[in-house]
Amino acid sequence: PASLCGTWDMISNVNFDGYMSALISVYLRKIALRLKLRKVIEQQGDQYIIKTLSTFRNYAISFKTGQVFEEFTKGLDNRHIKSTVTWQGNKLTCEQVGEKKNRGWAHWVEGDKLHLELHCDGEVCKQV
Ligand code: RET
Repeated sequence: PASLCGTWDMISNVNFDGYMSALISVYLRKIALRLKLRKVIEQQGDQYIIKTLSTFRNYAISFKTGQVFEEFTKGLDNRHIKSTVTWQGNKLTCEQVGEKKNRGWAHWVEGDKLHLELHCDGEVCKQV
């Protein structure tokens, strides 16, 4: 699959509020909804670091594909989950097992754009 590495600035964000409503309070959603997010993705072999950067708060995870890891969603919904990231075709896909049902995301490159689909509890958010 195409490399996801690089610095990516958000150009669209559909139903982020719906996705967040499955996770956090309306107060934090109001702030988060206004942010222009930047993704910085680094890779060495099967080791990845993915940073979500904004003027308000940053969030970073680091993982190896195919290995379950403990994720604490600090500053987001502050939950402890068990996450596993694998390649599914051209999509880097994460399953996040915890209190919330059907939670996860997928990153992929289409043309010169990074796509991210976030899902939780039947809500789907699409970011480019
Ligand atoms: C911010 C600001 C504070 C409130 C919320 C946030 C949401 C972050 C999200 C990050 C997703 C990251 C992924 C990384 C792995 O690839 C921006 C930290 C709710 C949803 C999918």
